[in-house]
Amino acid sequence: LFSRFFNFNNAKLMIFKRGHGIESLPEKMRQYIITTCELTTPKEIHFCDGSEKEMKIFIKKMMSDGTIVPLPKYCNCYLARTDPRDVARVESKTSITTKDKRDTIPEPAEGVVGKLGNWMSPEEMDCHINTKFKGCMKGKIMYVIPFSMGPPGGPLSKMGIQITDSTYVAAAAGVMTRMGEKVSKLMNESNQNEIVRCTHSVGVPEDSSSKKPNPWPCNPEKTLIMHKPDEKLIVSFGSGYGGNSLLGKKCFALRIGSTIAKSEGWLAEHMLIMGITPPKGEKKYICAAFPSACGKTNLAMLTPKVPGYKIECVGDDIAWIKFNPKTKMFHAINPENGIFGVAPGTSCASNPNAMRTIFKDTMFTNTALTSDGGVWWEGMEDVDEGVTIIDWHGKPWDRKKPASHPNARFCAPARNLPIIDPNWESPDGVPISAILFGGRRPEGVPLIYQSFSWEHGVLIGAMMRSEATAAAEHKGKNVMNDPFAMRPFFGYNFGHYIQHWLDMPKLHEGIKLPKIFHVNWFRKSKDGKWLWPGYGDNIRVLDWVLRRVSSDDDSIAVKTPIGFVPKEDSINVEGLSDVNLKEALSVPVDFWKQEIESGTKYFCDQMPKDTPDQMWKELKELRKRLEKG
Ligand code: GTP
Ligand code: SPV
Ligand code: MN
Repeated sequence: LFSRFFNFNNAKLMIFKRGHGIESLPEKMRQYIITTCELTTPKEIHFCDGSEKEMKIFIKKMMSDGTIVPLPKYCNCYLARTDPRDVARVESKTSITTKDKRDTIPEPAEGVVGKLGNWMSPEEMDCHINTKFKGCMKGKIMYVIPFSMGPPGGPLSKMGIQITDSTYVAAAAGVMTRMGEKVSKLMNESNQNEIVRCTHSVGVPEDSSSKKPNPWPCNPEKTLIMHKPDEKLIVSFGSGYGGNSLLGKKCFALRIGSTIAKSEGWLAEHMLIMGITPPKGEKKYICAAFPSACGKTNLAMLTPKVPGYKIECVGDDIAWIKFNPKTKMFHAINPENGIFGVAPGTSCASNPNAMRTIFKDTMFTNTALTSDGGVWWEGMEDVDEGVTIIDWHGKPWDRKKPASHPNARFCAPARNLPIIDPNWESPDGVPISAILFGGRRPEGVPLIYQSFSWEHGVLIGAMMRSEATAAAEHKGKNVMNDPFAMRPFFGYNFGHYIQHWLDMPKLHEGIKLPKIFHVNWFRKSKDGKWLWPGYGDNIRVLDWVLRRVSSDDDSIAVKTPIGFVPKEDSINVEGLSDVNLKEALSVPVDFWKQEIESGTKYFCDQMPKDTPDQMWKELKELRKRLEKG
């Protein structure tokens, strides 16, 4: 049985437990591994079992080759520093492959550059695979990682196999997904065509003659992140960072996930999932979609500044949402198993729950290092007297530059979060009562407003805009369109995606749809200060959401042209000094006229033919309401 694997390029099969190795996988997956091995020619194969012992081996290897340094101030924590050219997702190098281009991206108006994803032809993708990957794992270990997104075997869960030549990625996959033996066993009982295949290489073969190991090999000139939904195939080359390399996350759970969701009638979204129990009321779960680095992790684990509320976190980045015929509601699972959170800005004051989570079993990437063996970043409480700081490049910190990269991250097991929801691994998911959209809008967009209907809510999602952040390669702080916080993550034509959302009530008879809201924690006053304190005080806004969800209580809402806005006295601001709620909630008519014009132009430019009729209708009604004043 084993000889098949030994026959080519001396690839040595390392099996930590007999009987649970690659030979036990279904035929299609074995073939995939063999073909990849033949193309990439690693010196060794490591079939991951997901054990603690295995994680120790990864850590040891990364310490010896310089990928990570230990952080003795904490328990089982490490710091990785990347090549400065490999610090965030690369949207411009990320593509989707379908036979028909229009299945992937909308057709823009003539002369307009489409900004809703990148299409690549099947031929070009094959060509990249065959040229870039040829011999790319020479001298290296090829890790084979069987993993599940969602609790293994659950009705909303899906399985994948990731191949990677990065120990860092294998270790992170062990935190971010359910990986190993339990899953590889399940693969035999499942439909092989449903298993997502994910190939990853950092794109730098190892030369046995080179003495000094490269702590962060990457190949930025040749980086490409490719997806082929029809074959449930992901192929990523050249980057070891985050969403470029942990292929279960954005590539599978969102891009491939959204195409599966489309065909099966559910939704794969860039959303947090949280439970909120108000002082006297009933616990409700909500989802929220904010673009990258716009506050999902912080909201999902918020510490309420008003006493009596209880927050529990189900997920902080991705939600798979499916109609449940018993409750007639949408139920959501968090397909992930860990938290890959933005470090800068995280502190005991802003996010104490994160701070209680990340000093155990955590891998940090691109934060600063302190002389007492800890980490530091902008926004964290000051270090102790006498402690010095090494910046994310590994040099003594020159205080004129940031010590930590703005997209520095912590990667921690979700189960270590003290407020993890008791149902966070419920295979059927948790019932969703509300969906929040939001973004960084310095101007004009109120703290919160509620849509008039599901369809109007879909328009709000489609018109979302937000300031660019360090989570991707965009420079500066331009306000960019980021519909549904999914612009970098759509697996198929955005016009069809909108239609899919609009179809939900038709597809699921009797569905009790979640109410849709839009929030903005990032509005600024004329002198450039936040109008709203944010973080733990966001509970005051969630409280209004819960009251609207429970009773449609019109005495707490004012109808404006853009939606329902809280009556000023219906948001509890007790204990807040210096908050101008009136300004934070205001709906400036001229700004909104402009906003509608921009929204209309966006649809006309980006998808004149693919925008569903219902969207034009909703836009027209919104414009009419605004003109009436
Ligand atoms: P991704 O992991 O990239 O998807 O990001 P995210 O949406 O989870 O964002 P996260 O919660 O990590 O927040 C990103 C940045 O926004 C951090 O620097 C936070 O400190 C900051 N932030 C989060 N919530 C608030 C808020 O309510 N107000 C303000 N002013 N800043 C916030
Ligand atoms: C995001 O950018 O939305 C993230 C980080 O959650 S990454 O894994 O890089 O996609
Ligand atoms: Mn994210």
